[in-house]
Amino acid sequence: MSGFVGGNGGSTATGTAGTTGAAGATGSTGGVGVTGAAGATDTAGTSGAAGGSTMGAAGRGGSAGGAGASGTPDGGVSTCEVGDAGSATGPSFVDLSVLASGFPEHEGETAFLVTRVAGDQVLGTGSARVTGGAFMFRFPKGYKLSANQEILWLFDEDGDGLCREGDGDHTGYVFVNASDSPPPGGLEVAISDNHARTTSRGFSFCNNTPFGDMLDMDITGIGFDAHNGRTVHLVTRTIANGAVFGSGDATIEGGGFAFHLRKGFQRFTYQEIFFFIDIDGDGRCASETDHTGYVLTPAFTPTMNMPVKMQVMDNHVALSARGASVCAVMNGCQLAP
Ligand SMILES: [Ca+2]
Ligand SMILES: [Ca+2]
Repeated sequence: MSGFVGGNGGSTATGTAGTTGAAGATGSTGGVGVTGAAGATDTAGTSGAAGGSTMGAAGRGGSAGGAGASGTPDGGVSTCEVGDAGSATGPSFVDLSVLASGFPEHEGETAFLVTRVAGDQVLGTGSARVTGGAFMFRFPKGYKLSANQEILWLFDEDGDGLCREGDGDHTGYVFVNASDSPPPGGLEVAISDNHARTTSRGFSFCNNTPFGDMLDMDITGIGFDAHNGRTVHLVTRTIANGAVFGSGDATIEGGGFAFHLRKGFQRFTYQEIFFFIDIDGDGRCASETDHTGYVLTPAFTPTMNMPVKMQVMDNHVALSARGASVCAVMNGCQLAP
């Protein structure tokens, strides 16, 4: 089996990278592919197992939402669209669905998918398992109107997160021509197992660098002693369109927690981290009850395939840098930038 099975043991809670897509549909239950069950063996192809975790549930996810577009914030769907400053003037996004067929060669394997504005900003990541030679994946708000866009995918045979010649890794690529009037339901793009290894501009993406510019992310919480035994729910997303690149849950022990998010961070970018301590334990974020937090990453730009390391503290921040409610995001809103 290929794919991005976590398996990082010890005290690391493992969430998933790029989970914004397929999962969102069922709201509070999260659904397949949002985050990994502790000890799971990648049945959805997207989850990391946290073997021997001493930090409690690892990446159980879903309950915190945040990983789909379908959850509703405290005030209903409409408030999803008003949180981030600039939503009135920013670019518009619609859903992007990938319909894949002709992949019998990869039956049972997991494809890691990235969509981005051509050569630039990642607007969605995710994983899907090939069943019957086919799979489907939806990127919520994953298509930017009037933009040339790319979809690339990787079957990572050796699981190192890179595409390398000689590893047996398989990739593919499609170029999505700019469209300013996609169908109401969003854009649908059919792909097949084309084994492409370069972009339309001739740039190789099987080049031993982090695939699609996505790095792992390690997040450590410290100074949470007042919350020992509580559950922390965490999401990291791109500012570009609010697509969630990683999420998970962990139990706070010894005043801290840790997440390892596979492919959870795009190089060169400032990325948002939202979290809350679920004081009343109902799995939902409420500003009056629960303790929220927020921080931006640095625009980490390593040349190697190494994780970005972030430390978060109990900062009680309730709004993002652009005025989005932490609770709205944690409850499943993909706020429009
Ligand atoms: Ca590889
Ligand atoms: Ca709560």
